[in-house]
Amino acid sequence: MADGYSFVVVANRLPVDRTTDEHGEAQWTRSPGGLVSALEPIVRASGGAWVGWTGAPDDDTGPAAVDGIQLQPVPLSSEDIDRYYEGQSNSTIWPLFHDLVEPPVHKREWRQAYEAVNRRFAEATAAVAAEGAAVWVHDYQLLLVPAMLRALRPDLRIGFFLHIPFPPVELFMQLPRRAELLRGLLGADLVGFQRPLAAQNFLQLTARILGLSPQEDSVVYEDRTVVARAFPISIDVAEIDRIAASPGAQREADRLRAELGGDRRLLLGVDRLDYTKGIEQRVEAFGELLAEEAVSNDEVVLVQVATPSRMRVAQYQQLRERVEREVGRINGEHGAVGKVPVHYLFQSRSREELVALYLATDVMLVTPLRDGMNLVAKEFVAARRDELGAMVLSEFTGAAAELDDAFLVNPHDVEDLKRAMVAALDASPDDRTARMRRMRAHVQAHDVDHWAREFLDALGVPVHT
Ligand code: ADQ
Repeated sequence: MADGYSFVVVANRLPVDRTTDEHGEAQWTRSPGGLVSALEPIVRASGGAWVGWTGAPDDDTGPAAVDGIQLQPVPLSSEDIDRYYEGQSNSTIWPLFHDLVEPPVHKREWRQAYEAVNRRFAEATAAVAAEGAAVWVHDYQLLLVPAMLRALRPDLRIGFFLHIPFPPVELFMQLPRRAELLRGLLGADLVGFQRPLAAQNFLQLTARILGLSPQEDSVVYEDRTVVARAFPISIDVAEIDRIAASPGAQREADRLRAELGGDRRLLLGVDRLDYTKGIEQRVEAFGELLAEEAVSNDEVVLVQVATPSRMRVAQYQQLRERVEREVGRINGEHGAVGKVPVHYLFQSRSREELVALYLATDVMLVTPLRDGMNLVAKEFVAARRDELGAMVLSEFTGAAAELDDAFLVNPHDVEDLKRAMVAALDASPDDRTARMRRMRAHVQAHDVDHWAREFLDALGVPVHT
């Protein structure tokens, strides 16, 4: 690496998981997910590098080349993980950017650690980027990196994409050291968001906090033009379609349906166990429908798959307890021997298993209180080659702006959730097919590769794959 890499992705996590084989040697396996599958071919074709954390504490693994991508690990100590990752990123910024669904916690030592870790990411990137390289920084853990990187390397072309919502002006104003965070993002040439409103919030803040004069989709800062626009992220549609088309997936879907009680209608939720996802409200609404006898345990069944997530953060442990208690209560009150209304799986599942579940489903429930995009909604649509299956979708997801043929719902309103669930269950096959067909056309035309290319095109980076 005498001259550095011409394209560098910077994200909290590397696109791989590290395991150790029987000889004690480090092995890397590609981690699943749309972002990795979208960026990997682009990074590989451009001979690029990826800067990020391995996911393990105090891991001093050095750089490694895996599948044509240069990995540049940024080590994090246990204290960094406590303060930068679980603290400032996931207990301050995450809840505040999701409209205070839970109260954010503010701690000075978390902010200091966040700044120090962001600086290490910037330095690691500056060390590997070639002269004039394009760098694409991702997400809320690294808000300060663009400005830090620009200070080190003014020659670089810097893009930033925020995967989560960007809060309204009044909420952002609550953040300690808000001006610094804003200046952090303004270090980029292009700042991408999931929704146009988020870009507008950001631009308004540059006027309010820094006294700048934003234009329609840009602002001049330190003699540079910074563009802020929406680039709604998507999924690897071809991959989901390939899995859905396999005989194994359909067989598994049939098996699941038979196991759950052949003639019961299946409602499904698939989320990380996170308080932004509206799992509690969803389960509560389902419980009320049973209690009011709008539906019965013989007719319907809810499967909720919840991936364990951030389990060292107290708010997540408490959420887990509340959900488990509510599921237990509903099953106790409305279940029968060998037949319960809610199947709750606190587990991660393979993509193949998720697709089989999507195929078995009558009504998909995607009801976050707030969500930047929500990829589960798009995966469900991409899986339904049969053009059947209805979806209840929260208005507060980025996905709702694109998938407005779903049964849209205000997830804060349990009555509205109940109404939408019943409407989706009662919809005629023709209605469901017409809605699904339109949603599929949209998702097929806007996959994750399309997203990455649009962003890089706006950044002025040629994409070769
Ligand atoms: P997340 O908050 O993680 O992403 P989401 O967009 O739904 O939310 O993506 C979750 C991914 O994890 C999906 O691909 C899904 O299939 C998978 N997943 C969920 N539950 C699972 C389970 N039990 N087992 C296995 N896999 C599971 C953040 C933002 C979102 C934004 C994305 C991408 O919060 O708003 O859409 O980044 O930008």
